[in-house]
Amino acid sequence: MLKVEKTSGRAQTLMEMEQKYSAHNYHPLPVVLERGKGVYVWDVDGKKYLDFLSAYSAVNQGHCHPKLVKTIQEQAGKLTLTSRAFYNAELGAFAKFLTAYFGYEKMLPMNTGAEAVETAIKICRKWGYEQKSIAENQAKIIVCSQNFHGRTSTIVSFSSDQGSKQGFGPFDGGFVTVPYNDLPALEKALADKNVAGFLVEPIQGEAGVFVPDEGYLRGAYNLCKQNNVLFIADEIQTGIARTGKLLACDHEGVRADMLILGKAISGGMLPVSAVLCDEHIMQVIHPGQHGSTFGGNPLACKVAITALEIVRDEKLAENANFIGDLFRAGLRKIQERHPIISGVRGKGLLNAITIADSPESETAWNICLALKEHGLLAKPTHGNIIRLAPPLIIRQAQIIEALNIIEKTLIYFNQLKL
Ligand code: IF1
Repeated sequence: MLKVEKTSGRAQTLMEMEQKYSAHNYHPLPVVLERGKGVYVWDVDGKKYLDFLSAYSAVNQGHCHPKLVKTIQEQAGKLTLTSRAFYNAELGAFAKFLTAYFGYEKMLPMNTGAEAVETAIKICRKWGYEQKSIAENQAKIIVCSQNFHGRTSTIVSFSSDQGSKQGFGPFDGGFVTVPYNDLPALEKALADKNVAGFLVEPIQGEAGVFVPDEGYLRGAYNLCKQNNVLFIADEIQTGIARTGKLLACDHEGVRADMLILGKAISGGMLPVSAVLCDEHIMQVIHPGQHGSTFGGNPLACKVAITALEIVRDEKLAENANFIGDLFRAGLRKIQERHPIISGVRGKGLLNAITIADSPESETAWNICLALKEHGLLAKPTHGNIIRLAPPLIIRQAQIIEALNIIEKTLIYFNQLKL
């Protein structure tokens, strides 16, 4: 039986409180975190862990980066929110910075990733009606099976994960699903003149870090151009240097027609997201047609500028590329000695190992419990896949520390014959 350290009274009390008063919409690992710094987090009993989830790639810059803390503290004492009923002194500067940083003409600021995905869907449909003369309410957007783009009613309408959609109908129409990483299937679907856009994750994160074949993104982009369809890249998880380039699309030199960003665009300080595109697309949006209370707030703008400056100045994409190669090589060495790892995959510092057991088994979960005991936090996705995604500031010594913990845990696991 897996020896799990008894949680302290305080941790137990806090877990029970959350269980009692909060919806049970997650199944967290039994650890209560209280502090974070860089690649490390500490629980309420002072135990230290390597964070290998990075809040689902939202803290690429590391926990509580001093420059981000300074920015948020200063702005929080000055002006946090005005709504867009008025101009504020930070949004113009942020819009200029962000569009130059990613090479687009326009941006639309939102808060969560799902809101940005919804924004892109609305802009794409409106572009279809006004620029491609698709009949009103007939626009279609092609999506991929095993996608994850958020949890709103419209977004789960095109999810292929029953767990995310069952019981939440009726669903929004206008979406066509094709297999991921399948250009012939995409080409066939693009023949429909009512298609306005193709929404895709450059690497499917939640599905289990599925990296498509080399050339898939470039091929999909070209097919979209040939059919006057917008190529929309959801880089909420793969963007902001996570995969070893600023954007995952950069690995194939693809410039999406619409780019969706979230998570680490704020370094995990507060929700910030955005849609970027050029004027000929964004011009379909007119005053009063879209927005949100917090979208483009001065606090978010200042924090996001600092978060992106850190990515550039600390060369996080280059580091993710270098350390990611080391990490996958180390995982493959461990795999040679421990057949319980059936696969290693990923790009940059978005990686996953597959566990040689059924997705319905508890094995991956138990391995994550054992990893926690040994000082590393990770969580399974879809049963037998463990995502391993540390902050991008991680150093060689720390990735070696992580590899040692992973091997030690698997040795311990084998001894337990779990
Ligand atoms: C959960 C993981 C899931 C995303 C992509 C949009 C969004 C996400 C590619 C929506 C959000 C988060 C949501 C969180 C778990 C995590 C996640 F892949 F990152 F692990 F679910 F797939 N596009 N991903 O990854 O952004 O509205 O959350 O800001 O919902 O359980 P959000």
